[in-house]
Formats: sequence, C-alpha cells, structure tokens
Amino acid sequence: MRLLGTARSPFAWKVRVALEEKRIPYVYVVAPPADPTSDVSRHNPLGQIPVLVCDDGTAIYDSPVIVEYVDGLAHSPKLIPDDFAARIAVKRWQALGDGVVEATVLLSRDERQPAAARQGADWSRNQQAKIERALTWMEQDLGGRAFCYGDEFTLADIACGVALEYLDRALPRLRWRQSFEALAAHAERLTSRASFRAGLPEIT
Ligand SMILES: N[C@@H](CCC(=O)N[C@@H](CS)C(=O)NCC(=O)O)C(=O)O
Repeated sequence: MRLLGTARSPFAWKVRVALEEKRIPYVYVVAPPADPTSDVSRHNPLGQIPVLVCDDGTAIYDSPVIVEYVDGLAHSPKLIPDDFAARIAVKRWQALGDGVVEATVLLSRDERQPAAARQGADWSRNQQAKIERALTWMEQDLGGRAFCYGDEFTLADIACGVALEYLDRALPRLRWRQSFEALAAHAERLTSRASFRAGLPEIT
C-alpha cells in the first residue's frame, strides 16, 4: 500500500496517525499535486492528496474515506465505533477537526501573501471566527474527559490532535492554548503518542 502525500499536508498526517495506530505497514510517497510527474491526478481526479493506492491499484480518497478504509483493515484498535450514534459523533468530531485545518490552511496562506494580494479583514475575521467557534465547541464537549468521545481513543482524537497541533504550528499568533485549557491538556496527551510523531507536517 502506498500513501501519496506531502511533507506539509495535515490531511496526509491524519491518515498517517491512523495507519500508525492500527500498525498497518505502508510506503509513504512524497507526491506534490502541482508536480505533473507526481501522478496524483491519475489516481485522484480531483488532483488532491492524500491518496491511498492499494496493492491492486485501487485508489482511495479523500482522508475521511481513507481512514475508514484503514480502520476496516485491522480489528484493533477500533477508530470508528460500530454503534450508529457513536459513529456519527466521532465523524462529527472529524468534520470539525478537518474544518479547523481547512480554515487554518486558508488563513495562514493568506497571511503570507503581500498586503495587496490579501483577501481583506472581513474574510480573515470570518476564517478566524470559524476556528474559534470550533475550539469553543470542542472545549465544551471534551470537558474533563480523557478522550474526545467515550472512554477510548478514536478517530475523534486523531482529528482533534491534528487540528490543534497544526493550528499551533501554522498560526502561532492565535495562542489558542491560553483560552482552551482542556484542549491544551488533551493536545499534550495526544501529541506525545508515537503515532502522532510520525509525519508531523512541516510549516513553510
Ligand atoms: N477533503 C480533502 C482535502 C485534501 C486537501 O485539501 N489536500 C490538499 C493538500 S493538504 C491538496 O491536495 N491541495 C491541492 C489542490 O487542492 O489542488 C481530504 O480530507 O483529503
């Protein structure tokens, strides 16, 4: 199995954490989508990474679909619960984490542009408000628990940890840890796991 990604992709990192947690061997291939030699568009018509290319050539995308596939490959640990309500709750955490990552990517990319090329104050405020609202919800839902959902590590924790660590690295000016103590403590617990240390994205 080959995972196509880049050193900077938070979505590829989420998949790598899942693969590490499940102890599933894979080959990581650095494949920048914009590089015509990278073959990404041949595997994913949308031209986006991450893409998981199975040994029989089947390509799986996007990251939520890949992690669901990966979870089905090995029984334990179970990242997405079977129970309907639990599964929806865990996937909702993933949607929130992925949404924080998307807003962080857009905002941090915009902030690196020359002033004349930037989107403007209203747009930036809107992106930042998404992040703050999502973190507020996460902080309240996590409360004093050790895991995002239930009493076991799940995909919810992967998505949450990836989003928080990426936010730390891509938009350090937000200093979110000062306002969200439960999330800050959870981020420490999560990023100390060996699975999270694999494929930590570069920020440039
Ligand atoms: N919803 C997708 C998002 C993937 C995504 O945004 N990938 C970025 C890199 S992190 C990408 O490939 N960008 C190139 C492009 O959109 O052309 C997922 O979860 O996999």
